[in-house]
Amino acid sequence: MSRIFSGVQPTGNLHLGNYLGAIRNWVGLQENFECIFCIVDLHAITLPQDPEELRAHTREVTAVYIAAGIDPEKCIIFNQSMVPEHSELTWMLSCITPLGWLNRMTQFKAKAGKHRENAGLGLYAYPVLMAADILLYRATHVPVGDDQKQHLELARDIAGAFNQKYGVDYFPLPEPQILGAATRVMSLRDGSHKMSKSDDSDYSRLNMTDDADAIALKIRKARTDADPLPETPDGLANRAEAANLVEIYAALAETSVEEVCHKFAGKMFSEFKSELSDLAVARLGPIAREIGELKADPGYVDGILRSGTKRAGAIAKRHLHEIQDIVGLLRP
Ligand code: AQP
Repeated sequence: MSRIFSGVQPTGNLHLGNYLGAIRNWVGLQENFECIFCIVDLHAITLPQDPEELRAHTREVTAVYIAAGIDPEKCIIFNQSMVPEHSELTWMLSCITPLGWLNRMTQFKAKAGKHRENAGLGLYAYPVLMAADILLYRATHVPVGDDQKQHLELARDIAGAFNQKYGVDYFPLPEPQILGAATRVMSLRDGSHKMSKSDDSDYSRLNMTDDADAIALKIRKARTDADPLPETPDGLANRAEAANLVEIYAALAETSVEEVCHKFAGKMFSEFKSELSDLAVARLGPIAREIGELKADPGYVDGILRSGTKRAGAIAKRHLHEIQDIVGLLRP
């Protein structure tokens, strides 16, 4: 049986990349699969967070899931720290994960930067926690953006190492699902960096809470080049910023990059940006409005998390007992 697991960190500034690379794709999957969607607050604290903001962002990510179309009746929505089995499994998996595997992780290198020696153990162990999140539910598929591919491969390696060490076939090897026309949305200001919550420039991203004016302004200011749109995607080679806007359009319109090139061939970016802006406002505007309504009703949002925690916790507890038995840990 297929089981989907994925999550987003409550680190603020949820953006179009999080939506097109991950959340939007979950909406279609919930119709046909058992889905578990988490707000991964334990991941968020691998870097410093203000406690009050962390609580607010956890509720905001929950609101974004619901406003984007995730149905809490069909799916489980919960936050990671409410299910303590995530941390317990992380420890067991840490004990079988070679340091050499973690040393290869590019996200740690990027986030630790030059101050590697001062980076926290949690930031280094982040991919093991992510593996535990997925494996705790014995998930088979993980819909994520392209930037999470390396962590997913590590989760598969850890699952395989566990099965081999204990001579079992307990964990499925989780498959990444990298879906849609915009699997890595780039910054609107610099096509060599992905759109990111932690980018200092607010003009680099479309936030999920942006209103129509903010969306229009950011798209108008988005960096492009002086050439017109090409007839085919080949004409976007070495034009990172131009390619990014075309991919965003294709993803929002639920069509292909080929189709977008065909539609706008020969047009200048000023004209294209105005069409992109209308499309983005039409798609994101209703979501932003619903996020606002949900944020005004924290009791409802907390109720969703509480009920999701009960359902996720029941699965997690059952699996953790099975894992403890495999590993040889006595239970009370
Ligand atoms: N730019 C992106 N394009 C496509 N998908 C993206 N994702 C993130 N950025 C892009 C996908 O969103 C999901 C949740 O990501 P996360 O909350 O774990 O954050 P992150 O990957 O570390 O990236 P952010 O949002 O930019 O945050 P910061 O600035 O804190 O690093 C994942 O499925 C991810 O692939």
